[in-house]
Amino acid sequence: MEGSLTARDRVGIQDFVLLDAYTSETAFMDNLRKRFNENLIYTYIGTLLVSVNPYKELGIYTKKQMDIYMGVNFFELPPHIFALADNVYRTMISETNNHFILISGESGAGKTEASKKVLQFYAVCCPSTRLLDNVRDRLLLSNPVLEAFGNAKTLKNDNSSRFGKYMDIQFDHQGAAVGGHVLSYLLEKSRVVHQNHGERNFHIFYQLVEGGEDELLRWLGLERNCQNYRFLIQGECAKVSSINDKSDWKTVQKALTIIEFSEKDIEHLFAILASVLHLGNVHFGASALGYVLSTDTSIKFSSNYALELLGIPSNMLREGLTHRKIEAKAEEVLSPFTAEHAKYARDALAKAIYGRTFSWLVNKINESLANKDSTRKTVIGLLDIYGFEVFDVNSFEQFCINFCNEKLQQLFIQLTLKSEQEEYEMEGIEWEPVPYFNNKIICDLVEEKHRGIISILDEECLRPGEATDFTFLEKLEEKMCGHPHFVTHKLADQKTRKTLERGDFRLLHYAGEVTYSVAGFLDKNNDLLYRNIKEVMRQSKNSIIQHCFNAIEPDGKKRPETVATQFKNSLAGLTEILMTKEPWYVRCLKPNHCKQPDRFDDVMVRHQVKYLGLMEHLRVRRAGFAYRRRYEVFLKRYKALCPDTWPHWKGTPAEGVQRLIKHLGYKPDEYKMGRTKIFIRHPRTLFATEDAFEICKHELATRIQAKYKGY
Ligand code: AD9
Ligand code: MG
Repeated sequence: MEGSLTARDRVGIQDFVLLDAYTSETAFMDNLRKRFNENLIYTYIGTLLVSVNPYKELGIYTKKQMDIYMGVNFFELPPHIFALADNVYRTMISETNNHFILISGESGAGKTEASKKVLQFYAVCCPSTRLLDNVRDRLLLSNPVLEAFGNAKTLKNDNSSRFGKYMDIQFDHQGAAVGGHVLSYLLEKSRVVHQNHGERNFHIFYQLVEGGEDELLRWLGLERNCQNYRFLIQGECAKVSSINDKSDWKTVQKALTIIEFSEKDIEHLFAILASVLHLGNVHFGASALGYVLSTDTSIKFSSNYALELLGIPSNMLREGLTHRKIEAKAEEVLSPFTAEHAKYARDALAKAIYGRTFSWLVNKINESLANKDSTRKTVIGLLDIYGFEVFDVNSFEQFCINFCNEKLQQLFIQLTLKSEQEEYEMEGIEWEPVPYFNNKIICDLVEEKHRGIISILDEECLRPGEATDFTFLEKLEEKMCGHPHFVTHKLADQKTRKTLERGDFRLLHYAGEVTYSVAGFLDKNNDLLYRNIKEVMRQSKNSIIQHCFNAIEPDGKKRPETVATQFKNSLAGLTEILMTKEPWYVRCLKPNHCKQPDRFDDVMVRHQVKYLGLMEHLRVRRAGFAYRRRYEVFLKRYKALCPDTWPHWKGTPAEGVQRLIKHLGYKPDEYKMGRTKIFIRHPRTLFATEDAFEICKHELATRIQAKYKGY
């Protein structure tokens, strides 16, 4: 009917590669918006999945939907995270190799939700034996536990991941999920003692206070009122409408049992949480000279609970929090803290307790997910980290989180834009290069040996007593001056519109500019805990604390690695792990700043499309080839489809492939022959070949069966 919209006009195109005016950003945005308005949040760029957070339940993750997507060719159904999950899974089975799914996007874009959907798909859809049913449950239930302890409400996201997570799901040769392993990256533990306005502490604390049974709370000396705990109310938003702490508590409890935490473990875990809350309420009065008054009743009252819960001999913790032990010749002298100092020691202890307990928790989950048999397994890795974030005030934590995002963007660039184009060149395939912004320059600015920001920070951390956050900033200004991605307050006006405060520096990240306040950088990077407090903790009767504080610490002489350096090294380790696996991508977009459904903020989405490099990716994909296989591999798999190549081909593999695809009727623009590989432009061509292969296999099997029937 004239004037009415065709389906294509209305719902847009499900693969950007097929878009007519493919190179135009406007066409890209139109397509994305059109689909978003129809609740179609997923769109492909070849095999990459673009997802826009709908901020509402769409009813598209049911078991029925899983069944629809299971085992169906990627492009035959509307784009979906299940289609991607299924495609990765089937590729893993047919090629018996390892894969990973890189999920990226800024804070609140939907990464964690996407990773949960993938895990659910595998847990529900993969074959299993009854014996392994509990593995699936544990895989699934590790999520709510880690989220309770590692996620929190921030201004960007009510369920923001405050740690990085990489999870391997292991499959046996029959494709059953048989185990898993979690690697966690730098938990933002400063949140335990401080929350910005509008933010919360980690979910688990509120869950305990809101959901914990009366008897449990009584035992822990807690009252059912978050307002009573200083560590819970600094953000002034203990209650969040989108979160039900009470029912989440039940889920976590159930999960802990299924993951096989013993009753004692659970008891000790809750005791630790409560002791942290009690510690937060320890208040230090000061004498006229500013020294802490260890007779203060509040210290006695709150710390008594903390002591009892941690199973620490009386007076020891109180002494540890109010005095420093100084070794003078053969003697040990106790020197009193100022009240400020005592607060610092208290917070350092609370952070250390929580941070170490979190690591213990991850280890415990890993023990429970471990598969002990030694048969060969293939894995699918899921990477879900904290997204790029910019607040009004950004500190060391944002610096680490945003650096991590730079590294993942660098990995994406290396694996797609860079290597892809280099491969065409190497294979002698005619190619018009697609220019792109390479963020390596920013990664180097942060992590380069001896010259990067982390090195300079570490150097300053080596000068206790002399160095301060400001001397660190001065050094940065001196050494980074003139770097195109670094701005100090002196240069602020020239490079960006906004001026900078003294005490700030600004980085021009791939995803936008971020102003960092240096306050606290040295301290957070050092992350020191007084030795006598550590000693006190080692005496704890709480088995978790004992375990956490008795782990072998580097000997006193060798300086422990700083937080930033540890993080940098762990990210390098992660990159290494990922480089050995075949990559798949989910790029998540955030449609608006207000966490609302049905609002598509054009400027905001366009900015993300730009910095995520989606247009460049599309250009490379569109002009390039979705699949490539070495001639030997391609021929070995499909040779049965052509009488000339079956059962043996005598010539070179390249000639064999040439003969084979001629027989299959490939058109000249569908493929290119490189030096060592065949390049196929569109996956459809490969899928058609794969379908023909399935039929052929089936026929062959029937013929063989018929032949042997008589015997
Ligand atoms: V952060 O970097 O950890 O701060 P994420 O992980 O990218 O961030 P998350 O997955 O937590 O964001 O999504 C934020 C919120 O958006 C969720 O709590 C949901 O309320 C909402 N969301 C995200 N994806 C979907 C979806 N596919 N369907 C419905 C969604 N709601
Ligand atoms: Mg997340």
